[in-house]
Amino acid sequence: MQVTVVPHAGEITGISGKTAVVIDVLRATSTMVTAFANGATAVMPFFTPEEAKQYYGWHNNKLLLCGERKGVKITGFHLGNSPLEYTGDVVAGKTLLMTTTNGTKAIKRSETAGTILIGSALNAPAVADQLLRLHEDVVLVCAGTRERFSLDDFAVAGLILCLLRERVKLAMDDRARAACLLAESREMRELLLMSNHGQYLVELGFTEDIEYCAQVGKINLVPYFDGKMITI
Ligand code: 3SL
Ligand code: MG
Repeated sequence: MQVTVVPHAGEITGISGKTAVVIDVLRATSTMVTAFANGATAVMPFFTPEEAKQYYGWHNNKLLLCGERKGVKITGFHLGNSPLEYTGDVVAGKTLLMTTTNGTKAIKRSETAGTILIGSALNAPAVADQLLRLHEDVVLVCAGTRERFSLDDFAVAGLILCLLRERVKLAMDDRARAACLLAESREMRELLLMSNHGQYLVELGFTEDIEYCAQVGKINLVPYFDGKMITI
């Protein structure tokens, strides 16, 4: 199995027809995985708040407007981007219209891939299982932060690669190898807390979110994106 790592959403090329895993561990994909674990029906990613609001205006039954800019809930939206907000009583049976700075952009920009899975530390073992079942070449798409490399997403790419490498022979380039080395070097919690975006979230008061997002394997499901909707 050949594996490659895309470092950020500005460098998504050459993924047509491949199996992609999009990772925005802080915090969009962790939030999506949590929402599904708590009974959300679907997530629709949007590039901008305006697009999400327009869709909401047309179909607002059982929909929630969700997302952030600069880490903070968008004015007029129901939910921000903290996974801890996405409890069963809030999201069960709901479709979430979501726009975030990097995560939803990376998902939408991956739409030419053949299969698009949503990955995080929370569901990393389930993602690895799914990739082994599919047994195709894999591109791990790190959302990154504002089109720049982000240690947090790269660490989760490495975690998934390490989990795969225990069970199948991988053909890795040096970037994939570096991601594995990073994931093996420290606990996920420590890696997320030391990343630039982790430190920014701590400044905003979201330390608890980071602790939550660092829990490897807490959730056993793998959402996938069909080009319009994310479902499980
Ligand atoms: O960039 C994103 O998509 C967000 O996950 C960033 S934040 O953690 O909500 O600031
Ligand atoms: Mg991020």
